[in-house]
Amino acid sequence: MAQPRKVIITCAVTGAIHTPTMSPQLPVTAQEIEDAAVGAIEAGCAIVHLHARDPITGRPSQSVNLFRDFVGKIKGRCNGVINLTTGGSPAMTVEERLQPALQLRPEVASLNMGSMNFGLFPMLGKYKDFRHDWEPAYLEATRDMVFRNTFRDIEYILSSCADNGTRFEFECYDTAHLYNLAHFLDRGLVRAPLFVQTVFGILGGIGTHPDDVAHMKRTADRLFGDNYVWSVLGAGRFQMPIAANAAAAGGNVRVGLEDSLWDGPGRLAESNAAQVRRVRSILEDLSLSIATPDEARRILSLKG
Ligand code: KMH
Ligand code: ZN
Repeated sequence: MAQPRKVIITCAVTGAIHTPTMSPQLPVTAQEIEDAAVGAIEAGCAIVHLHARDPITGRPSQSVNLFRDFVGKIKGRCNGVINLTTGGSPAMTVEERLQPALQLRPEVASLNMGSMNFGLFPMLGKYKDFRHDWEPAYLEATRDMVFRNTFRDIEYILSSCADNGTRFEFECYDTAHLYNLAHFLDRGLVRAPLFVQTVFGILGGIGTHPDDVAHMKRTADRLFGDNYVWSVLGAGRFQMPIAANAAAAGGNVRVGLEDSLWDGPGRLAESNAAQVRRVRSILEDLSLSIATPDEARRILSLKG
C-alpha cells in the first residue's frame, strides 16, 4: 500500500518584515528566538527558518555571532531542521546577507529567486507610537527600495555555499522567479529535489487569490515536474487560507510570525508554536499526516 503523503511544516519565527512595535510576541533576543524555534518544533514543524535581530533595538541583523548563539542552542535542544536566511532584510547587501549561511553551514538556507519591489510602507498607516526610532524610517524606506537578487547575486550565493552541503528553500514571489529557478536548473547550478517556497501577498509580488496559487503551482509543475517539493507561504491574514488551499492541493506549508502576526481577525498570535498548532490542526482535519524533521530530511535530500 502507498505510504501517506507527509506534509512539511516550516515555521519562520521572526524575519525582517515586522517590527517590535507590531507584536509583543515577536522574538527579538537570541534567547527568545531559540525558545520560539524549539517551541515551534515541539508543536510539530519540521523546519525552522531563522533570522536574527539586534537584541537592544530589535532591528534585523545578519551578525554571525548572533546566529551562532541561537543555532547551537536550538540544535542542542531538538532535532529540527535549521534553515538560515540569505534574504536578511531588503536594506542589506548580498555579501552581508550571505554570512550566517556561509559560515554556519546549515542544512537549509533561503535563496530569493529574483529582484522585486518589497513594499512594507502600507504598515505605517496601521501603527503609531513606535517603540524605536528606526521602525517608521525602515518601513518608509521600502517605498523606494528594490529587494535586489540579480542573477549574479543568486550565482554568488549558490557558488559560495557549493561545498558546504547546504540545500535551499527557493523563495519565489512570482512566476518569473520560477523561470529564473528553471534557468539555474538548466545550467546545473541547482539540483532536484528543489524545495520551492511560493510566496503570496508581498506588495511587489503575486497576490493571494486562489487563482494565483493555482497559477504558481501549474507553472512549477510544468517547469519542474516531479523534481520539486512545493510549499506555500501566505503573508498576513492570508497565511492560513493559503496553507489550507495548498495543502489540499498537495503542497507543504510555512507559518510563523515572520509571515503573519495574526491568529484571526484582530487577534495577535500568542506565539510561533500557536501558529504551528493551528496549521497542524487544519492539516489533520484534511486527513493529512505531518512530516517529522527526519522525514523532511529524506523528502528534501538534506545532509542531516
Ligand atoms: N520574508 C519572506 C516573505 C528570506 O529570508 O530569504 C521571505 C523570506 C526571505 O523568508
Ligand atoms: Zn526569511
